[in-house]
Amino acid sequence: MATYNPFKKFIRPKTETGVFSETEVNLANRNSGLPLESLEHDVTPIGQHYLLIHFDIPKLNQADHIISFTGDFFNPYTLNYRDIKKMPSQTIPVTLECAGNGRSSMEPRSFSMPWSYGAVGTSEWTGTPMKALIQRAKPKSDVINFIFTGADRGFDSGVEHNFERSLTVEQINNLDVLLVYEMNGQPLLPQHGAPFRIVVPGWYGMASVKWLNEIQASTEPFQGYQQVGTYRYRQKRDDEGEPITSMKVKSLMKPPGIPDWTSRKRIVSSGQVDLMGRAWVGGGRQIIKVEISINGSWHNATLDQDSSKYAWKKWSFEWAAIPGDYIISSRATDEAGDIQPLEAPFDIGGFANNSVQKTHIFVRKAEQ
Ligand SMILES: Nc1nc2c(c(=O)[nH]1)N[C@H]1C(S)=C(S)[C@@H](COP(=O)(O)O)O[C@H]1N2
Ligand SMILES: [Mo]
Repeated sequence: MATYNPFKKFIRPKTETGVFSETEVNLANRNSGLPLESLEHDVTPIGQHYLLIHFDIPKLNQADHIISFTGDFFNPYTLNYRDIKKMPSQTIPVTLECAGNGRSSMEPRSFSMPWSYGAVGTSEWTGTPMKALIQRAKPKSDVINFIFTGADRGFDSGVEHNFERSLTVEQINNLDVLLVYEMNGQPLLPQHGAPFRIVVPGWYGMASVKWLNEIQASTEPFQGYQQVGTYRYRQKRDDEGEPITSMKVKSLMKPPGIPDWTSRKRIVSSGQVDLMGRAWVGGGRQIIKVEISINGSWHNATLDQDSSKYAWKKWSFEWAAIPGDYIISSRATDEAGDIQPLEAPFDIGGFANNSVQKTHIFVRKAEQ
């Protein structure tokens, strides 16, 4: 194990509202978000899906890459692409959202990837169910979790590690986790985890480990950096915090009309304006209501019913727009009664900001 650690004392700098450092801008260039007009697609075109890559994209070959089951299994084994292709396949549309989505508008803001709204997308993921693969390796009776290790490695807050996350036995039994090799019917792109990743439906994206190398059965609580050092709800730096798991209720609107190039504010013509967007929530729950605020007065939107368990739902609203200056928001409610807040609840890592999106729209008089 390497001992040279030039990043040991790296402390995240303080941030100032509205001011982004060059480092944050560089992060934003590596990790692209969904262009919001793409909310029109039920399934996000591959190149428009958001990307979050902590370290470097590893160069792995589909033909010779091996996934190993290790640790406390009675029947440890390895799998390659040919083995996996022979197994039963499943395709599930899943909405994935980064837990840091919305971070840039939380105050005070945490120093990390400065997402605004775009760290979300829906793909048809094809793979084979993880539960059966794990059962085949026969975990010993005292195993409590499974550690999923990616091939990518780097430092965070002075800690060197491969990107890895764990799921408990119960989570593997309940979450429909897939070992994935295709996205929207095409082989995974390198940036999305080729040749293999997992997808954990309903959870924030950090659980869906890319560039999967190894699945280790363990009888110990997992203390990896990406499990305990981050991705926890915390109010203060030294809080132990609560693990971040399933996605909170959220919705977004496709920006109507045409944009101004830099401010992204919109202009539409008066008359009927068809607003639409998407709403989603994790934990296998359903969205039951979406409301639209036009300068603070709320109206019910129409919700499409025909979407699958883990994919976002389409909402629409016919707006009779009269000339003026507007802030428009959508607000979703789920079957548990959880509703999007108007302002972000504070979190020191800037996680899980599900407050309502605000879109600034100018309505001009339609030409007669
Ligand atoms: N190995 C590895 N897996 C990873 C990551 C990573 O940096 N390395 N990022 C995670 C995070 S935080 C998110 S939000 C999703 C993003 O998946 P995508 O880039 O395919 O949209 O991948 C997750 N899996
Ligand atoms: Mo993420």
